[in-house]
Amino acid sequence: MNGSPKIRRVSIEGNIAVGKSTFARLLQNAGEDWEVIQEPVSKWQNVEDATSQVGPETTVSNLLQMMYQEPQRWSYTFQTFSCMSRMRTQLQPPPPRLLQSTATPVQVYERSVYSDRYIFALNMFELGCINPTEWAVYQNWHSFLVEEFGHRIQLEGIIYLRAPPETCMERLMKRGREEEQGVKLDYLEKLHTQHENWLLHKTTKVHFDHLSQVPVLVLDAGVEFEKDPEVQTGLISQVKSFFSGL
Ligand code: UDP
Ligand code: D5M
Ligand code: MG
Repeated sequence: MNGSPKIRRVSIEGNIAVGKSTFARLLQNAGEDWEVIQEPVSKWQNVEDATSQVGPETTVSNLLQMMYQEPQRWSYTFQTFSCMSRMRTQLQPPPPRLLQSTATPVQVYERSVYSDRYIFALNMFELGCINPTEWAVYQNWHSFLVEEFGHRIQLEGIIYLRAPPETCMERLMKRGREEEQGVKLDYLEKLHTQHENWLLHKTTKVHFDHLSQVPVLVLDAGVEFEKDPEVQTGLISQVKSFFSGL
């Protein structure tokens, strides 16, 4: 194009509380030409009315909490909002720092519009929290958006942080996010199976040609890495060689 390096886009996928945000922070500090974009959870906890006439934007509700408290009522609404916020994130232009990079610049996202659909929305549908009409409507607009924005949101790689659901449950309790206090091991087991089917066994039917070709790096996040620099070094060196092959 204009001599700028090609910027790779990679998402970090994995179960709730497996350690994605923790790992993303490690990556941010490990590579100068890596830009990490965290999941916009606070946007889901504080849904704002951008059209409010009263002063600055007003928080109207906590959609994350509503979805966990009344999944049949709010799961579809949650999917529309989370996918929209991820779409916005994935469409953000890269910072100048990456455009000027002379090495291998990478934008790393915590989850993606693809895990929205092939992990969460699919799971909600299978659990009966999204009904067949909502599922048909969801898939219709999701496919349209992904096709329409095409190469601007395509990923070149996926990092799958993999750990037993029991470990994720322990970490979820440790983190103590209020909205998640009713989450049961059974739910994490179902999400674990969705991740395994999509990223490991590759049995989930995906609807975008490029997605089934995306290389996946599977990392063992079942070991304690947050407090262990040696484990961190091992994981980061796997990421470095994965990125250099993309
Ligand atoms: N955590 C941990 N050991 C690890 C990685 C993470 O104890 O090796 C803890 C971390 O401190 C946090 C919780 O697990 O309290 C969930 O981590 P994070 O928010 O990064 O998970 P995510 O939901 O983003 O995958
Ligand atoms: O994910 C943040 C929290 O948001 C966690 O409770 C799971 C939930 N989440 C994220 N995306 C979705 C979708 N698409 N549907 C339903 N729930 C979702 P964490 O793993 O803690 O970073
Ligand atoms: Mg997180």
